[in-house]
Amino acid sequence: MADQPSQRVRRLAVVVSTHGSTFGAVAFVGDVSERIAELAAIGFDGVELAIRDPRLVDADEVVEAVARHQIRVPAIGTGQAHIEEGLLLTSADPVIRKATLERLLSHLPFAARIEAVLIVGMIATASCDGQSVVRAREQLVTGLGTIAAEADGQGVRIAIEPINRYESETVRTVDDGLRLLAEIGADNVGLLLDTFHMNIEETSISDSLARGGPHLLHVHLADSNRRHPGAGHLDFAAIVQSLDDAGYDGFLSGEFLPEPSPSESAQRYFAKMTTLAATSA
Ligand code: LER
Ligand code: MN
Repeated sequence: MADQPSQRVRRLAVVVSTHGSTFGAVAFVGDVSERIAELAAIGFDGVELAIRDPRLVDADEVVEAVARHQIRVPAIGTGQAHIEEGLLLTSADPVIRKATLERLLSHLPFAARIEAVLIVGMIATASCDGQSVVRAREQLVTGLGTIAAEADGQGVRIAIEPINRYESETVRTVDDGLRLLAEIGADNVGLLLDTFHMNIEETSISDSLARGGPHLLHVHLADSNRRHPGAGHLDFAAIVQSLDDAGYDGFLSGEFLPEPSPSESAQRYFAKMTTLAATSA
C-alpha cells in the first residue's frame, strides 16, 4: 500500500496527460501509474486524464493504479486530438467531422468503466473552419446530440468546456455554454468551467459560477497567468465560496502550467487549496 498522506483533501485532482503534447497547461505527462502514485502521495483525491486517443492507453494499468492508490479519475480530457491531429467536430470537411465523432465515441467505454465525465472542449469548439458561426453551431448541436445519446446509453456524462476567444470560435462563455446545453436538450450533458478562461471572458466569475452552477459537472482551476492557484491574481477563496454556494460537490481539477516544476506546482496547488478548505469549512 503506497504511503498515505497525513491529510487528504477530498475532491482535489490534477490533470495528467497520458502522452506527450504541445498543449502546455498540463503539469504531469506520461507514465500514468507513476504520476498517480506521485499525486496520491501528495494527498490528491483524483487524477484527471488528458487522453489524445484511448487506443494508446492501457486501461487495465490505469484501473489497477487507481485502485492501488485509492484515487478517482473524475474526468477525461479530449482536446489533444484537435491540437495534435486536427480533429474538429465543426470541420467544413465531413470526413474530419466523422473521424472526430468516432474519436469521441471511442472514449466512452473507458469513461464508463472508470465512471469519468467526458470533457468536450477544443475538439468541438476551437474553430468554425471558415464556416459561419451559425453553421458551426448547428454542427455542434448535431454532433454533440449524437454523442450524448450514445454516452447516455453507456451511463457517461458529457461536460462542455467554454474556452476563451483565443482558443475557441464558438463556445467561449458560460452563457454560450448554457445556450448550447438548451439546444442539445440532453440530461447527461453539462458544463466544465475553467477559471483561466472565465477570467478572460466573464464579467464576474462568481456570478457566472452561480449561473452555471446547476449544470456544473467538473471544474478546472488555474490562476490568471495559467499557473497554479495562488500564483496570479484570482481570488480563489471567493471562487471556492461561489462553488459551495452553487451546490457544486464535484472535483476541483488543477490544469495549469508546470511552473516552477511539475511537482512544485502540484505541491503549491495542494497547499493553497488545503488552506482554503480549512478556512472555508
Ligand atoms: C482544456 O481544458 C483547456 O482549458 C483548453 O485551454 C485546451 O487548450
Ligand atoms: Mn480547461
